Amino acid sequence: MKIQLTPADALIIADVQLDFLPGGALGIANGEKVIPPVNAYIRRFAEAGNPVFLTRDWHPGNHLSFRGHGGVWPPHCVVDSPGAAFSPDLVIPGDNKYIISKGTSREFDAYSGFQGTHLLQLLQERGIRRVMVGGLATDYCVKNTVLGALNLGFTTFVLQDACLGVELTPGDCDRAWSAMQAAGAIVVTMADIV
Ligand code: VGL
Ligand code: ZN
Repeated sequence: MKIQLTPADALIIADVQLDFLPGGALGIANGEKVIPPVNAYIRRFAEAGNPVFLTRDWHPGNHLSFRGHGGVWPPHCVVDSPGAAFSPDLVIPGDNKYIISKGTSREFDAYSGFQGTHLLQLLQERGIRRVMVGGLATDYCVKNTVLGALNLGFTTFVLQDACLGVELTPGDCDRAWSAMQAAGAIVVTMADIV
């Protein structure tokens, strides 16, 4: 496939935060391996003048997704905590980039970057019609952001070489890839972007 970037394209990178990387509260095995490809996509979009959206999980300390507060996860990505920070290896563009915080109120969780955020409005204001999505985790934030984008009418590409998942249950990532494709997402790699 050959994809020529146009001004209607945006990059969405999910949750490249220390708590989702090895050593973090919810560390994804080999999670650090997504950082070089993610950086390559960021550079590609930034050089073309396309906007880059970086989501982050940004929870209060008593968030409902945490064990002891009704949820299944260890506490992670607590507002302003070290684990909530983006990886220092992530190269964030100086401009034309937007940080999207999600899961910010105790009573709601958000695996999709669109849930409870201004992401849709920001994309619409910039005339974006196609989104390319990568980051962490394939089976949570990436999947739900992709399904959300498709639902909202965006042509949606998933970056196969720039995603990794939690795999809480074996097969979760395979099922996530199938669900995204069944919903209409197009799986691509860097080689497809000309
Ligand atoms: C996520 C697990 C817990 C995600 C958020 O956004 O991928 N995963 N909280
Ligand atoms: Zn979370």
